[in-house]
Amino acid sequence: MRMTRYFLPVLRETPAEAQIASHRLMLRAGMIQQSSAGIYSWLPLGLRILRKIENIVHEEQIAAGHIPMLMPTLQPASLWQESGRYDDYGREMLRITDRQGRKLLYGPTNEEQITDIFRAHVNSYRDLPLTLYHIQWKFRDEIRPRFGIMRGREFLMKDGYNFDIDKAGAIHSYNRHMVSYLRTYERLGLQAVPMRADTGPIGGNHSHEFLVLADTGESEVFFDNRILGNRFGDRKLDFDNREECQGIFDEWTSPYARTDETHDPKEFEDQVPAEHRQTSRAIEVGQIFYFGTKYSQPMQAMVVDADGQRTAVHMGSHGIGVSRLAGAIIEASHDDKGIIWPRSAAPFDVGIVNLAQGNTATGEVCDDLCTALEGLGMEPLYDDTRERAGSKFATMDLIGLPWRITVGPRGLAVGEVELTERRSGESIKCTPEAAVNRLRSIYTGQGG
Ligand code: 5CA
Repeated sequence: MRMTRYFLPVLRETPAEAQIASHRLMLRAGMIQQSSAGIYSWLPLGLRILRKIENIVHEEQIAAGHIPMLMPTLQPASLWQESGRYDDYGREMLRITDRQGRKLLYGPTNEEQITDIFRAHVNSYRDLPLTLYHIQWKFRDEIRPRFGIMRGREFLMKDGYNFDIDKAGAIHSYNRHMVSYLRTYERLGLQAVPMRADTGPIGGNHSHEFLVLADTGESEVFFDNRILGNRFGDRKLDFDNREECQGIFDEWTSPYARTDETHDPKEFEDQVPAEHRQTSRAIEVGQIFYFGTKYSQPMQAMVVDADGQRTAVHMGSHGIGVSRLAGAIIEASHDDKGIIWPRSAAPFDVGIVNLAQGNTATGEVCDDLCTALEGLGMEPLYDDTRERAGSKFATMDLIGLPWRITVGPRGLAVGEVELTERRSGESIKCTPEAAVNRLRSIYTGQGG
């Protein structure tokens, strides 16, 4: 992509309204623009990041055996009246009346809607287990939207719903979600710790939140810091194997780790030696719930079991804050110059900086680099503007692409460009071909 043909409205000034790094950097890097309180447009660069995150979420859900679909943003109030939540949900729910006088709402979550779909089509235990999910915009009329997209009113969520014949089946679904979430966050370069959580207005009795430690987080958490040594890594796992999933669940949930709602100071002291007790602020990037027959019972989502009896299915719901993750990654990975994207979420893989726009030699090398990198399946962003070198470097550092190749007449005179890693700041001088080869070996593990 050539920058002169792109839309990248970076801001040189720090926006006064932004209190935390991710909000400031997302505005400055031209990722988002506020439309009204807690409601944002995702500009082209921001959308690329959102799509990268979404893709990883999809891949991990599908790997776990969960099935993607798409439900609408607007839901009929009647479904929520059936479950009893229409009145309970309170003023966070945006209620809408259409021209026929029918009551609708902009969905804050989809338990009722999915239960309605399920009951219309599934009648037998033979069709279970089933987990359906979607990635869709939600609306919650938060009283205090803040920190940009971190606590928005409109936000993108992955929400998944499992249907099982009994509690044991639903607990396996719960564990499977925990595993798939651990893998998702690790792929995004985040350490998200599952912590025992309150179930809130969603209800139920089995819930964990996933928290990324950050001073700017809105949650307060208490944990045994030995859990920070846990990594899922690239271990192989059979998602249908109950013991294996239970083993991962036990591994991650046996150390004490709780949010302030479930924290018990006495248990904390009893279970964790003083030197391992840690308290921190943290960002909630996901939550999983098992809630049994809370919705299936009132909404009559029944199946015939193996004994021929009609029985209400056991359910859970499982959410990942997809848009919030973009902010959480930035909170966890930035410096005073800008964002440092992990490769998995980067909007482009490599920035190419032409130090002498208009110079035939540098122009040709930059074009060749773009072609070669695209040929390898990588996505370069080529700064072909007439900005000063300092300003080009500042933009590249701000938007945080993992690599930069700098092409200038002085280097080319001796056949060299400069390849710089954003995270370490380390540079090497080499031929353009060597720079491409180096990136090829990093991205594809081939050649060198
Ligand atoms: N129905 C359940 C799970 S599907 C549910 O709604 N869970 S939730 O309320 O915990 O939301 C799931 C995730 O969405 C949260 O962990 C958080 O990461 C994200 N989220 C919630 N509210 C907001 C918000 N106002 N702005 C941005 N992200 C949010």
